[in-house]
Amino acid sequence: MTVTFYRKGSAAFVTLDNPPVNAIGLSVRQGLSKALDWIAEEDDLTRVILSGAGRMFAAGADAREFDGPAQPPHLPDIISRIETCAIPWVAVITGVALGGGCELALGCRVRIMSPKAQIGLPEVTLGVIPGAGGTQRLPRVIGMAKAVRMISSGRPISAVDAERFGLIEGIADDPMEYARHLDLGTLELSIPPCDMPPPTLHQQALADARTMAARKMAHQRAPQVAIDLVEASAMHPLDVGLAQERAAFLDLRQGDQARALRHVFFAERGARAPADLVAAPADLSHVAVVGGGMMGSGIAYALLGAGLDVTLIEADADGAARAQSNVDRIMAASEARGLTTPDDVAERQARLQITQDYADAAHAGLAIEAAFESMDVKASVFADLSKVMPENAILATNTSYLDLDAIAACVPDPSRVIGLHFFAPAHIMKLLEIVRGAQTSDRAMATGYALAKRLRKVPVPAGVCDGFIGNRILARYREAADTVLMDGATPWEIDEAMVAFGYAMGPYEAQDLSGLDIAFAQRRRQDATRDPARRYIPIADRMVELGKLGRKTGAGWYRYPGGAGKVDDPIVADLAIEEAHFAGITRRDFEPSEICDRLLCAMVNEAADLLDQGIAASASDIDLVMVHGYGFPRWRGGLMHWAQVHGLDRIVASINRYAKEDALAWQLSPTLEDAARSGGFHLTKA
Ligand code: 3H9
Repeated sequence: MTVTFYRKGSAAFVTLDNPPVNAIGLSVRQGLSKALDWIAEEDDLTRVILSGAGRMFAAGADAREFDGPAQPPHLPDIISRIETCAIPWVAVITGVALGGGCELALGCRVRIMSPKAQIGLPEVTLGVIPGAGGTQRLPRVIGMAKAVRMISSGRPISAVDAERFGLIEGIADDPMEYARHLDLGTLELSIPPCDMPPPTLHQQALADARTMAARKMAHQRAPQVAIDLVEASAMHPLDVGLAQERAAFLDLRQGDQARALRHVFFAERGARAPADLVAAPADLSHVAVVGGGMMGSGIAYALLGAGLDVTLIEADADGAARAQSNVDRIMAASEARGLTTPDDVAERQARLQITQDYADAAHAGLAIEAAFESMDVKASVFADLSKVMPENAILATNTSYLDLDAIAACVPDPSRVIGLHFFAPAHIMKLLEIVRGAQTSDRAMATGYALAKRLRKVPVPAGVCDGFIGNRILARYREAADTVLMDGATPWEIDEAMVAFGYAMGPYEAQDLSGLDIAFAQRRRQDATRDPARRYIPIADRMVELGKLGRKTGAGWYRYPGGAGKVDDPIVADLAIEEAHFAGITRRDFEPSEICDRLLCAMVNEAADLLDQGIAASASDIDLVMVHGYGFPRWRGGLMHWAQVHGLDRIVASINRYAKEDALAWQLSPTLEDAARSGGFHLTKA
């Protein structure tokens, strides 16, 4: 039974009991329906107290049901029955009341929250809108301006804000006790939203919400539809608004964007240590970080934020000073954004030790090396770490490209070595690639997952290869872009095509941000092993020779006069024309659709190879990497989800067509071919 109900004296108690999050699925709706039937038969009740068993009130509708047809009893009907019930309902909100959970509470006459509870309507983050009255009742209860902000952003609010907004009637350490003793007068005087007048139209708040949604959730339908419905709440009686909302919800729910966003939501929940990884992780209370550059200091800050003690090791006094100032800068930025208080900063600084002595890492359970990307440097760091750290401590490298197995070979026990590939800025980016080397132990893997959990990152396991999952796909993406650039397009045409697809920025603007020298160094490392028969596009090398390294030098693929916004650079366009001329290429125009197709097909093919080679464990892992590390639009569901929706057969056809120009770069992945034939990739883990 996922809903229980009983009476004690003149109060009825209805409890949602559907672990782990009291998602409101069919059985919960049936249970609530039965509870309503039962209440209708009971005499002398004065109140019905609705609460959630376990950690929370309710996480909302069960999104797993959204792929199939809506089945009665429907949540909007249940909420209308609660709202018009002769006996007043009181919602006791602990943990969270989200989505349908919040809407259930809005149907109640009174809402009481525990101090740490949160309430909100996050539906737009799943590509839908509140579909059980949220867009109509919330504006009636708290006014249009606040309601439209909550609904269009999807961000939940605290109990204190909820009380301030007039969304709840009280906050109590023991909200159940509070609800039981709430005086009858308060209950009887409280007006249900269905008896409230429509809210006053607030044009400015609507316009602001539309602008914000267009900026922060570009291309996404749900936020704009939700805002329209909030606007409509001022113009129609409740029943008309509810009918409009329901139709819009059902329409969005089965659309591509909602399916894609659901896919990413559940992929994120599935990203955790596999059940058969039973080894105990290393103690993470104290972690050493080697290297205090931008990456190392970001990692150190992330560790401090998770409550761990950190020893940051630098090679010399200058390095130590630089590391301290890097950490200070991150701390100041987070304080300026209101994310931490001066007390938090002081407390974090107190847990940070910056040192040049490896012996200070002697009691750490894990070390993360984030030193210069050179095999010699890493070899010496790992040799030093393995000398001072306990035998059961785990040694991790944050290398992006170097061979993990070669690094592991530098220590007597290579099973202790693992790759923990963070993404810059490490304290913000959610992705953590956990790289398993040939000898990496289960304990090291368990430590990687445990760390991801502590840092609230999305862990994705990867095998050893050049670039692991993300950077290997990125390299192919850039190669495909450079080929289009050489053959006729400009960097800005390519960037615009990818932005229109949904990226926040295209490959060239992104490279300007990270610096062209990084990829240049990587290409030099690959010189020895690159197939000489493979087409090589030298334009990026020419850029580096010209000192155009990106934003940091004021010019890269674009110019940044005065450090401000980007400006197209005709010199770069000329460079491409010149190189094409040297190579005897007749350049031609590229339509944006072809640019996108080439870049995306190149990535999908590479990703399929990663599955084939066991570097990536599942297509959904690749989606997580692309969404959380490389700016692939979340609302497209990640690379592989997009590929399925677009049609694998179309992708295979494109690749076969491009292979006629360049058979080496466009070798069709057998895994992609199989997937196209057999109806798709297995998006989720087996
Ligand atoms: C909605 O309500 C529409 C209505 O307006 C209209 C209706 C007509 N459905 O995140 P966790 C699972 S749309 C199904 O690790 P936490 C999750 O997959 C909904 N399952 O826990 C995982 O399962 P598993 C609007 C759900 O404590 C398990 O619960 N609501 C749902 O870190 C634990 O999840 C939202 O968008 C769901 N709605 O965080 C809220 N939610 O163990 C979405 C969770 O098998 N949920 N699961 O992998 C959340 O934000 C977080 O889960 C929450 C708990 C904060 C609640």
